[in-house]
This record gives sequence, C-alpha cells and structure tokens, in this order.
Amino acid sequence: MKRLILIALSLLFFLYGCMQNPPALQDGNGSIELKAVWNKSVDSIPDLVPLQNAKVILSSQYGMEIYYTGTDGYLRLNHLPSANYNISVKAPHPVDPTIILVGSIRNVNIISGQVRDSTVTAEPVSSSGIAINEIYCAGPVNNIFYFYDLFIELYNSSDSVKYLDGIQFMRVSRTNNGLMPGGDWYHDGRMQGVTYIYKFPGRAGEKNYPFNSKQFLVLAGDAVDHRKAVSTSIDLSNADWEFYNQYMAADIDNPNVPNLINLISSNTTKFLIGLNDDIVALASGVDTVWTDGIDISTILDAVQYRSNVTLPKYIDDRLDRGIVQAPARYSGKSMQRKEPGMDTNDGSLDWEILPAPTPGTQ
Ligand SMILES: [Ca+2]
Ligand SMILES: [Ca+2]
Ligand SMILES: [Ca+2]
Ligand SMILES: [Ca+2]
Repeated sequence: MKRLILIALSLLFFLYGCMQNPPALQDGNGSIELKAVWNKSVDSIPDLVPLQNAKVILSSQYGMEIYYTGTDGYLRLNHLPSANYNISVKAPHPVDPTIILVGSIRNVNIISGQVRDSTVTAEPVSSSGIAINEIYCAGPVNNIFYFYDLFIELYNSSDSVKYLDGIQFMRVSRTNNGLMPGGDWYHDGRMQGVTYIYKFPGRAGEKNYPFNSKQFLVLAGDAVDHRKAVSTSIDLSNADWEFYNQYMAADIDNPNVPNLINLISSNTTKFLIGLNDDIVALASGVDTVWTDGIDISTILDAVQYRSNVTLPKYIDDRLDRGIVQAPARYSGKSMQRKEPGMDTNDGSLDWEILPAPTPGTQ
C-alpha cells in the first residue's frame, strides 16, 4: 500500500513538473526579422531609434521564449514553428530610470519557409518598479465554497529599495448609473469605482517599510494555514502582510504578520476580491482622498481580470490596455505575470494562468 502511494505521489509530482515547465518552442522552418524601435521625439515629429538590448517575449501555442535585441535593435530568429505569435518588448529608458519603454504586437503569423518582417514600436511609460505580480483569488478545489485563501503578490523589479509606507491596495468594482468600475467617469484624471481600499502603515514618502530590489511580497487575505480548513488549500501563515479590517467585529489577525488596514469605515466585511472577475489597483498613497476617486497619476499598477475575456473591458486604457485571463472559480489556479514584474500595461499579454499558486516565488 505504502509503495502504491509512493508511486502515485511521484506520478503526481511528475505531472506537476510537466505543467510547471511547458515544452520549449518546437522546431520549425519559420523565420522572423523583428525590429524594435522607440519614439525618442518630445514633439509631434516622430524620431524612431533602435531599441537596443530590449527583452523580447515571444509567446504562441507552443509556449513562451525570451530573447534580446542586438545593438542594432533587431532580433533575427530561425527554426520557429508556424504559429500566431504575440510579441512584447521591454527596455529601460537610456537616461531616465523612472521610465521604461514597452511595446507589443499581437497575432504575428509566422509561416514555415518564410521570413516575417515585423516592427514593434515601444512607448515610454512611467515605472515605479512595483507591480502586482500574482493574484490568487479563485479559491481552492473544494465543495464548501471556501475562498478565504486569497493573496496578492507584489514584486519590486527595480534595482533600488522602494518603500511601502502609505501605499494603498484597492478593489474597484462599483458602478454608478451605467458608469463602469475603473473608468475616469468625470474626465478629471481620476479612477472611479473603489469599493475596498486598504493601506500599508505610514504615509507616502516615509521610509519605514522597505521593499527590496527583486523581492516578492505576499499580501494575504488571512495569514493562516488554510489547509486546516480545506486540505487542497495553501499555507499563508508566513505571509509578509495581511489585510485586516479593524471595522469588522472579529477579522482574523495573525499577530506575527503586519497589517494593511481598511480606509472605509462603513465597510465592515472581510477583505475580498472577485473570484474570477474584478479590477484591482495599487496606488502610491499620495492621493489620500479616495471618495473623489484616485488620481490615475498615483496608480502604480492596476489590472482587470475576467474568466470570460470576451466580456467588456472597463479599466481605463491609461492603466492597462488589456484584460487578464482569469481561471475558473474553485479551480485552485492562479494568475501571474509571465516574467517577474514584467508589465507592458497589456494584461492580455503580460499574464498567464498557473496550475497552482506560487506565493513568494515566480
Ligand atoms: Ca496581522
Ligand atoms: Ca482622490
Ligand atoms: Ca501596469
Ligand atoms: Ca508568485
């Protein structure tokens, strides 16, 4: 019996390993000559220059591969299988470390025996270096509707220490007379529809809570071992932070895990986000007044996720141009950026579904 269990377990681990490492791109006879450029111009006359040493993410039905452009801004690849490719590029700005250059093209059809010429034009976007890297909210596989094991993972992709003081995390799901969440309803540069807003201790600009370069942070709904409730769930008792609603009669509070606290006193329910459909955002905390909306310029990262990505997109284009594909409810699956912190502000391309959550790692 023991032996059987061992065999079953090793088979499981083997299958899990296969899911974790999809096969590398298959061999084929397609070629691409990809040119990456960015617009250096500060006026209306374009000044396109080659994007050197840019990270290029090539994804297709065969998986995902990472390459870099040369000093001439070109990436030339042969032996690609025929497929439709989505291509994202990302590079640091040559002078300004607060800006990154990002661009993407979709459905580049590569055909066996042909060389496909493509150009991707990157645009400058401001980069705080802090991104929402993983969202696990589907709930574990279970039949008692348990979904309290949610967590958000943040990542600091910059080369410097950032500070969490005053940073806000919010759920954005409120509508208003047909106006949808995540939009700039009053055309005043503010995002509307905030339903939950929690904050790290302190104020923006203070430096008491460091967030180190290349560090992952796990923000748990409840920082407890959820396997005690549902065996297929996960242990979040070692999370870095915990959402704690001080306006609720008895929210769970692991004393060893520091808290983000609730800014909406009328909200007396537990911190939750949609299991398969919602908008979440992270803001610097410079805009401390949420009631009139959150200044888009202070939002560090925001994404809309939906299990049905054919439904409409609500989030303002300045925050993200796509929709993250979410897994089904109670699937135990998670959503994560394809590369740590890789954020081109197109959730449709930047994210992937994980077979199981990975709190604190990629
Ligand atoms: Ca706590
Ligand atoms: Ca405001
Ligand atoms: Ca973003
Ligand atoms: Ca992760």
